[in-house]
Amino acid sequence: MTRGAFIVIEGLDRSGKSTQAARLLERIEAASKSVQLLKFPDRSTPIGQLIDSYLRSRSDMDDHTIHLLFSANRWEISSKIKSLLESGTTIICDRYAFSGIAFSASKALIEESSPPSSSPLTYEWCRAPDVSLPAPDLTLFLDISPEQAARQREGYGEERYEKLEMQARVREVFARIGKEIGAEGWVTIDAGRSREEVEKDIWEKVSPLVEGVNGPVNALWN
Ligand code: FDM
Ligand code: MG
Repeated sequence: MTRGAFIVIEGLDRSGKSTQAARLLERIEAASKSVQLLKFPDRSTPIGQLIDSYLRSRSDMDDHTIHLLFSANRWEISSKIKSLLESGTTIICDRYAFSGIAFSASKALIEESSPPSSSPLTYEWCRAPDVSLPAPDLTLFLDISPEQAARQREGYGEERYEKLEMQARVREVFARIGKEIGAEGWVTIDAGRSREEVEKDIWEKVSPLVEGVNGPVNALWN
């Protein structure tokens, strides 16, 4: 018996994740396979609405608190992820726990982001609440420089973290995460090219998994 594959797409803001996730969804549907697209943060739940308000700077929150809400927003959907995979549905997920670490841990590296009295968010602290979530079978990291991301998409800078200095730090933390996950589970794709070129590379990596994956759903970082 095989199960569905759990495929995560990660990257900086405006790296093309959502576009590529939508194209991948179409391709898998065209192959007559059961597939579902998820996105984190999921802004539709009560927790997601708190996150949305924070990202739009309509509310402020302690850095630890918002970090835990992002994680809780994954946990509230984790059993759905597991049962979809077990029922044979492939999942494409636009951001996951890696964004959680990369964005929160970056704050500690930027001086003015938190008041001097608050304790910094370390990499280890940021990772802890997501330990044991369903583990992706493959993460595609769409790599683009913050400058190019800012240039090629409209509306840049509207949300809280869309600042070049922050995005540069985020990219560094993503690189550390990728090293820890290793080459079998983490693939870096040059997202500074045309949509078609990026799409082609993604399909090359994903198409073998669409037939199904053997073995149980793994637990992240266990
Ligand atoms: N983000 C996203 C986090 O800070 N932590 C998380 O766990 C997740 C999933 O939220 F700047 C950040 C990344 C981004 C912002 O994401 C909103 P979208 O993809 O632009 O909606
Ligand atoms: Mg965004």
